[in-house]
Amino acid sequence: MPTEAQVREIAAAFQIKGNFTEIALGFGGGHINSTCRLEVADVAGKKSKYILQRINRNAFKDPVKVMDNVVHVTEHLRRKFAATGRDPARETLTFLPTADGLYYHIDTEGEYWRCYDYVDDVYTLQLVENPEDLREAGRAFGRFQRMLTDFPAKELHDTIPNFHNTKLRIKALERAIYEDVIDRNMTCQAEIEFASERTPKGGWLVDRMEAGILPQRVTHNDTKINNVLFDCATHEALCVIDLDTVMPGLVAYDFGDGIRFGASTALEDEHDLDKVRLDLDLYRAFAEGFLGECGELITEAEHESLLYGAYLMTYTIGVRFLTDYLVGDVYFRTAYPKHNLVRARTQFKLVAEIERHWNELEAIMESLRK
Ligand code: ADP
Ligand code: GN1
Ligand code: MG
Repeated sequence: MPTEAQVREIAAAFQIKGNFTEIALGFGGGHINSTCRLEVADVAGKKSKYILQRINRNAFKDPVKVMDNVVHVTEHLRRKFAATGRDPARETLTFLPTADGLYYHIDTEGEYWRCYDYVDDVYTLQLVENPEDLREAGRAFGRFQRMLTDFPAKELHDTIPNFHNTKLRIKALERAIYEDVIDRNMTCQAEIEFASERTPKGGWLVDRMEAGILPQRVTHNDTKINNVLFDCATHEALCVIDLDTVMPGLVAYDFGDGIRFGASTALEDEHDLDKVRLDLDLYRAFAEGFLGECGELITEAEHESLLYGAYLMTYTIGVRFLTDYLVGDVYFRTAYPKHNLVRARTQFKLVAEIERHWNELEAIMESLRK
């Protein structure tokens, strides 16, 4: 975490002036970037709030390309929202330029920072209890998909190549098992076995993408419900945030990750696996919200791929957590030594849940086919 003095210096690069009335370090609960919230009062006492974020360079090797994607996508969304009578200042992120006109600042340690307006009177959810909230989140991500359908995916940089390529994620896991650099294999035999038994299924999406059966679109690729801001007044999903992973991808990724996180009855790092279930009402709610916004623009093959998206995104992220556990927790932020293993376990429990409910989930998807 940066110090308050560093934060003030970095904020100055984004031309933020005035008295700092709040510096909240360690804001937000993401696993990758470091987020701070700032509040500044001008001479007249008028307060403004900002988010200042350090981009994790282990995950994002080229932060300039990340910001190029993010700025282009938010500009596009801003135009679209304005044209349809919506409020771009609240419904998409507004990034601040530095004095040099760049949307990032490099600090003395070579770290990249960006700054954007904090959207006021919003809340985020870590766990969904009410299907209406997940339906709203589904709408927000489905709308995101629809608003970007005319954005040329080829213009986006592939900031994390093969991000959701399950086959390559399995290969990385196999390497980690083989190398066993910190002797953790013996502590997770059951999880290794669970993942290994399912490797033949790993190609379902990526093979169809490579064969041209599933088209690449502009996708968000990190559609956790905590990446949606909800409006305090209306309880509607207002704004999709955390745009770092916006890249060309499959619609099944966004659908799938939304289900993985949102339709679970427990947190991603719940210890008690009895509490981790896939809630079919939540699944349906997300699917209804998502397809209500973008169902008409996707193909039959894409519709068929969505349930596989839920299955494989959950499996793939479980594989990534397990891999990170085996290599010594170098990627995801962890709070204790087995944190990644605990996360892998919840994901694998959800994978088993999806397998158990497969026919019911197929029926839900069938009922939503246009
Ligand atoms: P991370 O990479 O840590 O997931 P996010 O961009 O998702 O970072 O931000 C973390 C949290 O900060 C969000 O879940 C949300 O609660 C809050 N947040 C981020 N951006 C804004 C914003 N512009 N307005 C209000 N809250 C925000
Ligand atoms: C990371 O940064 P955050 O917490 O929104 C990760 C996602 C995972 C997610 C699991 C760049 O997202 O891919 O699905 O954790 N982001 C990156 O919760 O790897
Ligand atoms: Mg986030």
